[in-house]
Amino acid sequence: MARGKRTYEEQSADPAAQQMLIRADELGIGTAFSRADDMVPCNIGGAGMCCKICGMGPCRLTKDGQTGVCGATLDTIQARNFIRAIAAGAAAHSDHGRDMAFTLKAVANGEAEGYMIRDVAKLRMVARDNGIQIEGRSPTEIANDLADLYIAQFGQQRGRIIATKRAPAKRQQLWEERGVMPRGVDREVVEALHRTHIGDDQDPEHILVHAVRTALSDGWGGSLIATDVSDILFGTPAPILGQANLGVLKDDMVNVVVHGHEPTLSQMIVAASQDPEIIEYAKQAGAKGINLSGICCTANEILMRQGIPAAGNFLHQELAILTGAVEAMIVDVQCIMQALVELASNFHTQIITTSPKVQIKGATHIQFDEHKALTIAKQILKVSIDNYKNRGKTHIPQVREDLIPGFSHEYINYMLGGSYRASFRPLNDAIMSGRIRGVAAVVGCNNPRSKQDFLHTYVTEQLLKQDVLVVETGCGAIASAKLGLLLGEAGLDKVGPGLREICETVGIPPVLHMGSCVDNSRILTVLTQMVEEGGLGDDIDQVPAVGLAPEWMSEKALSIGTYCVASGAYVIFGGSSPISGMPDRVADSDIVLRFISEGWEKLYGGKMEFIPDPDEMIKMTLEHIDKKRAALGLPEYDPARFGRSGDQRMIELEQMPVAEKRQALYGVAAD
Ligand code: SF4
Ligand code: MSK
Repeated sequence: MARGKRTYEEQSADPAAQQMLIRADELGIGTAFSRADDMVPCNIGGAGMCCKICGMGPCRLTKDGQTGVCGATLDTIQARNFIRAIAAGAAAHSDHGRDMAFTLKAVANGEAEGYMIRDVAKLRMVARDNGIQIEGRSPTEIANDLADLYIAQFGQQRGRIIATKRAPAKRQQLWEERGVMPRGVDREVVEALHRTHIGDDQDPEHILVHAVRTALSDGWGGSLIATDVSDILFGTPAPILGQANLGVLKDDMVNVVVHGHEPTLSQMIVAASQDPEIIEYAKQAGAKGINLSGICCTANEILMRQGIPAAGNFLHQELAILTGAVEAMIVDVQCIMQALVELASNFHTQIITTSPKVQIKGATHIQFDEHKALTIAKQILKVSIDNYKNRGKTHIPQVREDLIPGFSHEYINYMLGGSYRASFRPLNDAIMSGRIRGVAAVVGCNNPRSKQDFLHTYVTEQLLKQDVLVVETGCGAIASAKLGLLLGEAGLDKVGPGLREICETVGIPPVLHMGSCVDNSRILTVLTQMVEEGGLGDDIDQVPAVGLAPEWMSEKALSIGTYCVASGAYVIFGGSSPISGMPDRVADSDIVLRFISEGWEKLYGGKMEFIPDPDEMIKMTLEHIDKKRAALGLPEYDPARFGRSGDQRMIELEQMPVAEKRQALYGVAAD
């Protein structure tokens, strides 16, 4: 198959990926990279100018003033396309959250084989915050009530989703005033679909009001529930040593790759892979044991809790199979390419689907059921081990990096103040003094239409030089991991002087890996805690912070971006805008683009923009951070004031003659 137009270096910034792309060409096998080169994107649909909501269409609007058969204008069509994508993204995250809540219920009732409540402290804290009585009650009693409360949030018809109460008080009031307080997750998603059926909501701005409410039901609903329950069942993440990239695959072991999103199955596969019976079974098959690794957000879930290595991010799913060393790729939901099955047919790799919601023709389906999870996990591993004998020649790129993931908001709180003084005060102080200029969340997917990992890592590196503390989730976090930015001191030579002082003092990497896609809810919690700590305003929109999704591709990313905007953040997407409209249209008449930027800024203090150029992204980020600093009355950012303390300063002092050192330390030259 032809490789298309780009060179390997243009397709990916990752040397391991480049090696595998060469291998794919040698074997004549196509990948998402080559398919992206071969498939010219539709410039009408891509810009949100195509409507196929009813059978009178599809209507493609290519001229200013043109309407669809029903009279729908370009703005209405763009708004409808946008909210439908947000509804799909919110549905994906929230269905994940719902399944987690059902698993919690099954655990509480003693019906979930192999699971237990690992983090009783978090269970008690979350239950107490939700008004559930905890005194004198067992963990399972509390978990039962919490599971019922969380399950109810999905089908709730009136009132408000309970987790919205965790937002800053001022923000909650704003949502009430603007009429966007989410009532129930399913209700908002259903209403988004209803409103966009032929002949319903036709006012683009009115449609986008509900887009906000739908996205909020994800960020402060489904995603937050998913994160809470994952922590309760599998443990709240804390720093742990891990590795990332295809070099984590092993030639002499049975390689099992878990891919997708929900931690319920992957956590059980981790447990089953450590079972002596399974290890012995692998040895009998001639392997040294089982080598488990992850792709996408499933990778993040088991990486940050057990240190299980990440074989890669979204665009690595095909490349892992191309190594010829993967006995089985076990997938559940979201971000799984249909191409895996066809690709795997060139090797011995088995693609095993496990979710009742996801099947792929040609894949082996072993359905997961949380009631007998351990039994199913062992069955899947035995199928994988049985396949080891079929392995042919392998090509594993010897490229891997160490990293330290696991920065949950609870751990960030703890690391800043210790057990007895856990607090965000040091972080707020560092921002207020200007040592940390601001905070950026660099999150989201890979997209084969841009050079894999390049935008993520370029933006991250440039912001670090500008003393911006970076937090990451999802495939963006794995991109930084592969570049070695998530490894404590190893990355500190690349950061600005003030940020370096803070990283050295607190003992953290300059980029904090906070988890998977649903764990963007952790970032909302951090921002809320920063507000509550004081000194950075009384709402999230006043914090010098920006969210970036440089290589986004999924509808979930649009939902995340929208709930972050509604929470007060400036959100920048890279790549192309799904609602860019006509290229020659007068900018002022682009109602939807203007509304999600200027309009949303007036309503929520946050705004959304699509900026393809990475240098422009960085410029806009820094301008926004500085604007927020000025509004808070904080000193202007000045890197020259810092860098004279921390480890570097200790080294300088050590090398000074005694007299000079006394002068530097105490202001006196001699006794
Ligand atoms: Fe065309 Fe209107 Fe039908 Fe959309 S809803 S396909 S614009 S007729
Ligand atoms: S997996 S949604 S490619 S981050 Fe969460 Fe990665 Fe994006 Fe999927």
